[in-house]
Amino acid sequence: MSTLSFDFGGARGREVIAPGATLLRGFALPFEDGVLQGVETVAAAAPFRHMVTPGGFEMSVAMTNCGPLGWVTDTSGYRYAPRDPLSGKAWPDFPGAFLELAREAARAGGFEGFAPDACLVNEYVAGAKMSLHQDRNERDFGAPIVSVSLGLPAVFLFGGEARGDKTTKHRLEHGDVVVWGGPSRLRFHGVKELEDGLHPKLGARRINLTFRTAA
Ligand code: MD6
Ligand code: FE
Repeated sequence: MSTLSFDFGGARGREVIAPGATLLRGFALPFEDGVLQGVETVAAAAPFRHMVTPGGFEMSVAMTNCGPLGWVTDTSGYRYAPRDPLSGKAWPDFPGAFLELAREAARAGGFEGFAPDACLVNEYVAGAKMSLHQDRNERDFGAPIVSVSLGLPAVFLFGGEARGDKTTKHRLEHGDVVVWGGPSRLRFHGVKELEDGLHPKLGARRINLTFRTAA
């Protein structure tokens, strides 16, 4: 845990990392038990899998989803789908703690009335990374994204609206939440290669939840 989040004591640390983008240090910690249990329930019903990009590359991050819609990629493109292509079944429901955490974090980040219909669950092990990208498969960019980090720490890269823009780096730790919208909604961002480590609750993994209003 960084000195900063320790000093602020759980949910109190707040860093505005760009207009419309706020890092809430430790905001998810009061929801920890329900959220970790929820991740297990979701992964039991819709297992983590390595999806393939439209360019044919297998992603290093393993993914699953919960809620009415799930983000998927395959050789035909990126999109939101109501069913898990592996099972043909609907994605698992949002576990109990998820929606309350997402709505409260959005409010704390300045976005009242957040109503997500999708939650992408990402699993990183050592060496996994997320290349710079924009989140632009959602229909309405007026809604923010709420991103919850769990397990091993990671370095989040935050850029501008062009892929080549300079990036800033932000270390995200267990329980940190980034709320992201308004003028920042289409900024490029990514995650550096995860370093080796062992988290007391999640082992050798980082889990990231991103709540979106997709439809
Ligand atoms: C991750 N997050 O942290 C990947 N996207 O594992 C994202 O791609 C992301 O954290 C939009 C807004 C916040 C995010
Ligand atoms: Fe993203």
